[in-house]
Amino acid sequence: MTEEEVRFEGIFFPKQILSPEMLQEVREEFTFKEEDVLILTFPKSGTNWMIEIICLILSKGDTKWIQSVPNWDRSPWLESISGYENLKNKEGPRLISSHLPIQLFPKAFFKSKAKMIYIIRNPRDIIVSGYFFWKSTNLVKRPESLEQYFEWFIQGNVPYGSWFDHIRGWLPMRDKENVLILSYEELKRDTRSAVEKICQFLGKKLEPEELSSVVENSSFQVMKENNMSNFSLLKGLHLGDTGCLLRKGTPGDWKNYFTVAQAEAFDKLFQEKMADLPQELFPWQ
Ligand code: PPS
Repeated sequence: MTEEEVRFEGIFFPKQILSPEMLQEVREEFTFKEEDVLILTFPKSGTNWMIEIICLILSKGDTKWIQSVPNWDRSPWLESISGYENLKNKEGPRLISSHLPIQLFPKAFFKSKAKMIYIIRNPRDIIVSGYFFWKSTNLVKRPESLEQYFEWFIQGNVPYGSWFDHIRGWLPMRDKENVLILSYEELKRDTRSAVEKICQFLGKKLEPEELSSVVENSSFQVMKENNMSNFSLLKGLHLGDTGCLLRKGTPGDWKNYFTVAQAEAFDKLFQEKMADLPQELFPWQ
């Protein structure tokens, strides 16, 4: 462990924004309201895209909220000291973001009717996205090369632990009425249909022009230019000059970075770890 990490139950987390004591408290004591909506992901799976979409749905396509309040205040992070305090004191229905693996998630969720959207993304793209992001932050030990980060990732030695364990932990929740699993790839392929699916899940009815505004204003380009959504407010605090949240937004970008040997090694590992799960859950294959 380096001084830039916090370790809790074998998993390491970004420093500065949380502590093992609060992770323990979050799991044991945090409670939900039936109207809460949760966005759950392994890091770099499209969390902030989903935050934007849901904020726009809740605003019926009106952009005032997304243009005036930073995304971490619209949908606070459960496992950050400031987000946790914010959530505990918030009245009314809450939008909540989290990257926690299932075994560390608040126990109260499993008896609650709060709705959860879990986003899954091609782990190869998560590796590339994570490499560029984490190497530009001061929250974790910075990877020196993609090769090094690839090794850390397949060992599960990256923030929030093993992607394989995260997915295997949460996927069994997919049959629950209050859980919706969506892939980054299907969101990208047909955003409008995916937004309709989300509206249906949340019980929100939008007019066609409101729906169009959700799709348009949560697009990569619009989000990249919105300082309330693109993490530019974190520059100098947690992000270096080269760091950005909206880097490329393209499925399959891993092909521009993986060597043939890495691609083969990853295919083999994926087979070993995930072959017993329904393969339609992984629409990038
Ligand atoms: S974080 O830091 O873990 O919360 O990051 P997260 O938001 O989960 O994931 C960041 C990646 O999501 C991409 N992104 C988008 N793609 C397409 N359209 C939109 N609107 C969008 N918003 C965010 C973002 O670009 C990161 O992926 P990469 O591959 O690095 O570009």
